[in-house]
Amino acid sequence: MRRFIHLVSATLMYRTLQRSFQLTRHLRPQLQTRRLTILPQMASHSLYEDSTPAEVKNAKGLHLITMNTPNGQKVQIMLEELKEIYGTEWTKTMINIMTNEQKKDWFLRLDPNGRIPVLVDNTQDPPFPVMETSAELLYLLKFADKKDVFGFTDELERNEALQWLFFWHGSGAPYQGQVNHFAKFAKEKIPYAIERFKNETLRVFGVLEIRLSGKYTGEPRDYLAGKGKGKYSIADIGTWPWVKGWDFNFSKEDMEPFPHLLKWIDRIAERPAVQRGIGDEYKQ
Ligand SMILES: N[C@@H](CCC(=O)N[C@@H](CS)C(=O)NCC(=O)O)C(=O)O
Repeated sequence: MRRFIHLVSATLMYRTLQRSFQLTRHLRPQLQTRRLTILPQMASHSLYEDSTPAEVKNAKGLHLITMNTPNGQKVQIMLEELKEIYGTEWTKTMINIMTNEQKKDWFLRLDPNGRIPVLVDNTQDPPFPVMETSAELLYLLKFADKKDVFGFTDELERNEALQWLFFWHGSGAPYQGQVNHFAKFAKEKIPYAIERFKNETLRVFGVLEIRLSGKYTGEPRDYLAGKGKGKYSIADIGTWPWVKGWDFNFSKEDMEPFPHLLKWIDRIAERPAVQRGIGDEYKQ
């Protein structure tokens, strides 16, 4: 009896499928044509177009499109650090974001977000564009820092570096960026917005201070990630270019609660690669 019921329901299912196949027959040629018309267009798409600057299009190895802002400096510093250790080479294109070059089609092909910096690795086939500073640091760590000098081999330390890298990317840069915008660049000065983002940035500075002072661990540290006092890593490289610019919007009094953070700023500022990464080479 059960086999009979199975047989009947299988036959019914087959008939329903057959019927719906027949009913939708008229749509299939259309779908096919659509697929055929879309595919050649996709195939013609490439990373570069006619208006892409020649120095970007013709670059051979790593190529950085940047401007000397805190976000640009993160990747500039990482490349300068890698050069010191491995002799890493790259070329660069400096753009001026005030002219909205980063909103043009040639740029959006590389980074649909239309923001600097963008790293293109022309040694990959096809060339591989990387957007978002933390992803760029991680890309360079993976492909250019074979000895993990700026990262960690121990998985827990590695994860710590990610925690602090993400913390700054998600909870630091966006707030400090908004302070800059509302306090300095916005035509209309909105006290609520200025106050809110200033307070939030100071709160985030306080989080870094807790980490560096060892308030809850009893052990002050030199760098954000790693065992003991920590090791200079992509977590510091991703954070420092922003925090070092505190005096753009904050006073010495504002910074008094953060003595360990201020020492960390000075410690990293002494590195020659850091000085080069924010230095004359990148000034326009
Ligand atoms: N989340 C992005 C932020 C990049 C970003 O905001 N870059 C700024 C310069 S610091 C920019 O290109 N601004 C121009 C614009 O917004 O059009 C990243 O980390 O790469």
